[in-house]
Amino acid sequence: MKIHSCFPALQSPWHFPFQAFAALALLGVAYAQDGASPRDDRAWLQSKGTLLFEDTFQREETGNGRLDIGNGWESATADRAPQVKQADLDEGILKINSDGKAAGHGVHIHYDAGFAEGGTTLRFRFPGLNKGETFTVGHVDREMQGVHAGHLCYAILNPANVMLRDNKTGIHAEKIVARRSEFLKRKEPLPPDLDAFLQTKEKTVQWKSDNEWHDLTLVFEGDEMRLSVDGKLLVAHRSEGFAHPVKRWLSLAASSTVWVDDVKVWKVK
Ligand SMILES: [Ca+2]
Ligand SMILES: [Ca+2]
Repeated sequence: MKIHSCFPALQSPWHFPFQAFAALALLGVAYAQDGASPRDDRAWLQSKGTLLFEDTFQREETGNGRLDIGNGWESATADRAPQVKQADLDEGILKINSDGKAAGHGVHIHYDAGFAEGGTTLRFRFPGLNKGETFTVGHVDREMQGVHAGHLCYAILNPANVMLRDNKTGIHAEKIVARRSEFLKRKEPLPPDLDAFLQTKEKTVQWKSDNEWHDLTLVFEGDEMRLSVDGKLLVAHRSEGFAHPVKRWLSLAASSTVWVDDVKVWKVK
């Protein structure tokens, strides 16, 4: 950095500290002008991305069916349990209620977004209606070959931790599914090489859930996936599956209840 020319008169003993400080200040200005620090991912999406989709849920659902949330959302689990309201639009909020028993599958609500780099911002709240509420946000590409059900990657918010996982080249790669299932069937631990390999595909950090509203930002840049809550980066992980060229469906899932609002999907490229 050519700081010298900016401060030609500085020749005191503080010369270097002051220059270092000035350099940092200039960097700060540069980031502010850019609209994003390297880890302010919401600002990164807003300044570099194109808004692909937005939903504030200010409406009523039209029923319990596959397309009844409206605005392009699809519920993959709706028709498995038509008598259960798994997605209720109420008070301008998408209130998700997973009934795995009735549907034979945890709730899965998706929107066909599609980007290589970019991400999602939304607000969520665990309403405290069930014990151990969880929330999963991720991506599925059903057009992908060699991967079980097109599972790409997920951020999983549990009561005490948050995990990022590359499913595409990890537990849902068909080769891995086949090998892993033998051990699961026999209820045996995975062999060390397989276990070590799968460990590289995910990252878990401690976190404590509560019953307040929170801002969530999930982004993809190159082979990196990053999750921020309330503007603070919680966890980042790099894995080849995160670089998948089309994060096609934005998928929302939950073990029981979670409320969602203000979903925005941004494409950077
Ligand atoms: Ca409703
Ligand atoms: Ca709303």
